[in-house]
Amino acid sequence: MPASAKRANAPSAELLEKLFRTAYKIRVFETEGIKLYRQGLIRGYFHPYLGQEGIATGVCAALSEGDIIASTHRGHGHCIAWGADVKKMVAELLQKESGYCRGYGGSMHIADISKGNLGANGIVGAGTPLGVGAALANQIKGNDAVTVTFSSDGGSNNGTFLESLNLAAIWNLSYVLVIENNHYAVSTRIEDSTREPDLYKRGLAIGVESHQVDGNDPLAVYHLMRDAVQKCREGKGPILIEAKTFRHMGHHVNDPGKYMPEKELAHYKERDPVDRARNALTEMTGIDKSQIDAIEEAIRKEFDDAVEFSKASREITLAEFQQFIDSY
Ligand SMILES: Cc1ncc(C[n+]2csc(CCOP(=O)(O)OP(=O)(O)O)c2C)c(N)n1
Ligand SMILES: [Mg+2]
Repeated sequence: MPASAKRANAPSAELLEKLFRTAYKIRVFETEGIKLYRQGLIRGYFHPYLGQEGIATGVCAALSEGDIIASTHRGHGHCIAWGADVKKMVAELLQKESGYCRGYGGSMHIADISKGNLGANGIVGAGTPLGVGAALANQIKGNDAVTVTFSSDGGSNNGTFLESLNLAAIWNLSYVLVIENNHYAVSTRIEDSTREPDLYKRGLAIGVESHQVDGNDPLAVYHLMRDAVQKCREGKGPILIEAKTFRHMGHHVNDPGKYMPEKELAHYKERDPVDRARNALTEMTGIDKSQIDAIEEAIRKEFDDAVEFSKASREITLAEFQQFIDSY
């Protein structure tokens, strides 16, 4: 590639900073969120996105206002990368009425339909057919919005995944299906649930442009996603992306994850997506350590402020929750 072409494709300092800020914000949210969980302030489940930050970060950086995302049960990172208000997220986790779903949803149901986030989903794989509906609606409306759904290795084994992919293909939907292949569905290895662990090949089988990417490399995810979004806007969708990654801990906060081989975990930790975003920013822009420290401090303060805001908010009562359930 000629040097001028290389320069034209070089990421801007603004993009590199955005990628680092997002990845780091997710890391802080999950690390500090787990501490709140251990203090007994969060009820229900908490599925950490630790180790997978590069995917939400790279994917969402390539999207624009008006686009649509749908998430999974491991969804905090998707919301943050989509630009969610950390205050309203923490409040939702703490069952406060100032939360995204007035405290009725909790960790696994954060949504913001008004901003195009169809939400997290406790049913594995269920975001994918929702995405078909959203993409079809935008096609009928005649706009160029792109729909993106995050799914998982386990989710891709749900029958609706293949049906959704096939419908999206025959309808030429402006739709990017992202599979986060972290190699495990709870404790079940991907190799034990399919003969073909390279999940992007499922798209190839039914005529869908499909790619595999290192999900721990936020910049690589961004570049692939940027091209996919452009193709979708030109009417060349759908596109399937499999992003390989690994969790840093068990399935949820109370799963010790003993089944995860130490060597494999160490391999992925050496390729930590937050470190890679930080390194890319420092190496490609020459930003100094004090500036990185200032970014990190501002993000940690944003989280601390969100906790303070949430603690001061009113918690929904059991009676209100019962009334809410009875209303359906
Ligand atoms: C349809 C459905 N089947 C089973 C479950 C129970 N369940 C919750 S999470 C999970 C595994 C999910 O693994 P994966 O889809 O790979 O996502 P990851 O947790 O790795 O992000 C299962 C089986 C569920 N919530 N929904
Ligand atoms: Mg998985």
